[in-house]
Amino acid sequence: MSTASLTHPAETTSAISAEERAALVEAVRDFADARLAPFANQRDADHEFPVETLREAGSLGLGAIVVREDVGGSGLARVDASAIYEELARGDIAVAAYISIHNMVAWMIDTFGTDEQRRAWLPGLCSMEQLASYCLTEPGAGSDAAALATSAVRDGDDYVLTGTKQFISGAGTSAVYVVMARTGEPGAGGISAFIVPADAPGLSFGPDEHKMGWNAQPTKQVVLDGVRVPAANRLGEEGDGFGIAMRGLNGGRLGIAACSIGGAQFALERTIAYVKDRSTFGAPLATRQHVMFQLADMETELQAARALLVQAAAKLDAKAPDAPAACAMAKRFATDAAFKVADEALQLHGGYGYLHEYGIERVVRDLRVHRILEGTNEMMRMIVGRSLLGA
Ligand code: FAD
Ligand code: 2MC
Repeated sequence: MSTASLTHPAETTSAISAEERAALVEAVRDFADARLAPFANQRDADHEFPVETLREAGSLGLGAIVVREDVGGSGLARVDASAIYEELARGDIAVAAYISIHNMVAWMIDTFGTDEQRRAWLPGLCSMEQLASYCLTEPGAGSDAAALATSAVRDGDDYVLTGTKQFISGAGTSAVYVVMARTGEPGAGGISAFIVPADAPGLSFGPDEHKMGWNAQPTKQVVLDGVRVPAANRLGEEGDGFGIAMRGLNGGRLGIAACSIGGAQFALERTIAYVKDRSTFGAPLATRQHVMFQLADMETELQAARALLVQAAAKLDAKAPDAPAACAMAKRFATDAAFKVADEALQLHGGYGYLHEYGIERVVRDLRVHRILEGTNEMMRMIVGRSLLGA
């Protein structure tokens, strides 16, 4: 039985034919095998953000997977995007996850931007000549995102933005920052979204955070000190910003779920090879029933996660009313399951699993944060629970 996502069960809701889809996924796998996997350990060790490799991904159409084609997007469906992120993450989780974040921002501009905004910002983002960051979290507002304090004050034809964004992926390298800021009353209804270019006067960045994982992409504070942007850079109407941010995250959460499955899939494949090769007490580990049962459970968890992800992606593509809860459910389940699978893969490697060169401990470190970012798994439970209770 193949464990690979070339058999991803999404053909029914894909934007393209089954043959086109198989060819696409295979092309992405080739890219990940050639340009991501061989360098993943070194990039992790060196904290290298591979900008040129991202541009190569952009040239393959991976910078704006679900963005419309008139501005250079690939016009694919969420189910296709999920299969793509999974393949990328089999190569390098941190790079794949950044590509997912970049795509989330591009989708937000495509969906909520005016024609002028789409034409101005999207071609560069689609090719990944320009990289994007998503700026919601603040030092005092993480899970409770609607409590954000960054202000945007209208001044003639401009807005002036002041505040600090925390933990921003890609910060310092990105050319485009979509920033959620307060233009009105406290709470979700007082928030607007703005497109802020990197060269806006008053924009600066904190030092690179020292992290447990996700070392192949930078995470920094974004500091807005009276940053002036034209009113034409506002995305949507005043007060629409929280909804725009949340709708972006619905797709983003699918991306993180897919990256988790891809990373764990890599660890599982490595483990299957390892237990066939490694002998203890006179026989390969693979001959022990305990080990076989463990592998069976790991595979089952990943297939269950993939099925839930495909279901949520299909709901989001179909604009189903329960799509946000389905995305939250898939993100919660897939990130927990994948982390557990990766940890078990490390255990089955014994001491070697703990060594950097085997690549498994990197997967464990990279996957750990997926249970925290793009909404903690507790917030995912809150979203699912509220939808169950109608609260
Ligand atoms: P808090 O909100 O302070 O939560 C702390 C703990 O309390 C968590 O376990 C949480 O689940 C729990 N908790 C909180 N409230 C409740 C409650 N009511 N009931 C039960 N439990 C609760 N943000 C961006 O905007 N853009 C980015 O690009 C970005 N990239 C990131 C990259 C990295 C590497 C990291 C670590 C974070 C990134 N984030 C980004 C921020 C991330 O989304 C937040 O860290 C996350 O949403 C949690 O917010 P917090 O860290 O403030 O935790
Ligand atoms: N999809 C669409 N709309 C949504 C939504 C979603 N997922 N979540 C909320 N909304 C809408 C909601 O329908 C409501 O609209 P309306 O006013 O029209 O009724 C509005 O937004 C306010 O929603 P709530 O009343 O549910 O707002 P609340 O303040 O209770 O927040 C919560 C809810 C916890 C779900 C939200 O704050 C949240 O998602 N927190 C987690 C923050 C997060 O995910 N941060 C990730 C940062 S990015 C990152 O980590 C990266 C790595 C890029």
